[in-house]
Amino acid sequence: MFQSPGSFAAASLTLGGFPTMNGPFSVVAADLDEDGDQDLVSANFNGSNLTVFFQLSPGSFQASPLTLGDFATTNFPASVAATDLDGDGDEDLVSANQGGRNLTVFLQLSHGSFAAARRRPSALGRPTASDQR
Ligand SMILES: [Ca+2]
Ligand SMILES: [Ca+2]
Ligand SMILES: [Ca+2]
Repeated sequence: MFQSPGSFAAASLTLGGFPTMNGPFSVVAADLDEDGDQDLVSANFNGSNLTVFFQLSPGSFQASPLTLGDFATTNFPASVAATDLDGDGDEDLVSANQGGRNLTVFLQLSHGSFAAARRRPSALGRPTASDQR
């Protein structure tokens, strides 16, 4: 399956499709579940959600991906980033929502389980007194 650098497999792998992913605009690769392989997250603009594909074995991704967000939280997301925001060792997700004019933070609670941050997304970028620690 793996070939020399600069050489790609002849057969491409297709993930998602409508209606799972509607209008994917951007994708990020990160080892979300910390099992050593890279997983994929797409920001689906038209669908107003994110799709997470965990890699099961090299080149094989789970058939039923995880969906995060909806029109109310991730409104027309144009991009997504993965980084350990809260410093607890696992990767968290942030989407930039063009429709909502805001960011949505998904903190990873346990491997493969995410929760939208309790703070209202509209409050991001506007620090409150409790942030000044
Ligand atoms: Ca992984
Ligand atoms: Ca994996
Ligand atoms: Ca984290």
